[in-house]
Amino acid sequence: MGDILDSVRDGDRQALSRAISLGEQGVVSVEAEMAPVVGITGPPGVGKSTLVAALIPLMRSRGETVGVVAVDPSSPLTGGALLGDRIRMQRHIEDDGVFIRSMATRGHLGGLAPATATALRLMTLAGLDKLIVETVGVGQSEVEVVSVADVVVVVLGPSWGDGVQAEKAGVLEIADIVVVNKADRPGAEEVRNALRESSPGRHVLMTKAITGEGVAELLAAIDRLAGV
Ligand SMILES: Nc1nc2c(ncn2[C@@H]2O[C@H](COP(=O)(O)OP(=O)(O)OP(=O)(O)O)[C@@H](O)[C@H]2O)c(=O)[nH]1
Ligand SMILES: [Mg+2]
Repeated sequence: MGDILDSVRDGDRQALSRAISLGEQGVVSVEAEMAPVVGITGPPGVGKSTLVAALIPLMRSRGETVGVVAVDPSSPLTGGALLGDRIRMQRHIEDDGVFIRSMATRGHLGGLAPATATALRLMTLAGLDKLIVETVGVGQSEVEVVSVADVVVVVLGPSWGDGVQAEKAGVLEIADIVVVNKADRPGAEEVRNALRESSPGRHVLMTKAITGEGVAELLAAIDRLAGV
């Protein structure tokens, strides 16, 4: 076990992958510290992965390396969402400074939240500077996963139904920042106004993840909250 952790520490990405799988099987745990973690959650299809793909180059351009855990509710092999994420994040695959790992919501011996925390510690051990966890905010286990994050970003789309769903799932409660993505679509401003009305102190930003508009402002807000 010590060997594989040494390899992880030496920057061996295959060892990192293997160690994360061992973590999922509950046979490895690490006590290492955790680099700063941004949690990105929200209802299906609101643009979370697109937003992550837009945040990565901004972090890379500051010289930071980035680790991403994408928690996928569908089957690890047949999941359409996973395939979509791969395509969206593809342009970072050649970059050694970016490590992306998908995890299925099922199949972790000790539970999803501990397996995710282990993956994040292993990524930290591997020298990745900034960590991102993407999870679909639909239930308790997802809320738990995102609770490891230093800053929680809840993403909504331009439909208030998303907001209602997020409120029901208890995700809006843990949001440090709420993002209304797809701001290019009708309805986005209404969602923002509804969010501000229901909780006046709430930090609400608008983004167009596909064009990158608003993403630098989001990163600045994340940095302020993370105290970095
Ligand atoms: N019009 C518009 N479409 C967007 C925007 N951001 C993302 N999309 C599109 O929305 C769809 C879903 O994007 P994803 O990034 O996969 O959304 P997600 O929240 O990660 O989805 P899941 O992980 O499956 O829950 C894709 O077709 C994106 O191209 C945006 O700002 N405007
Ligand atoms: Mg996604």
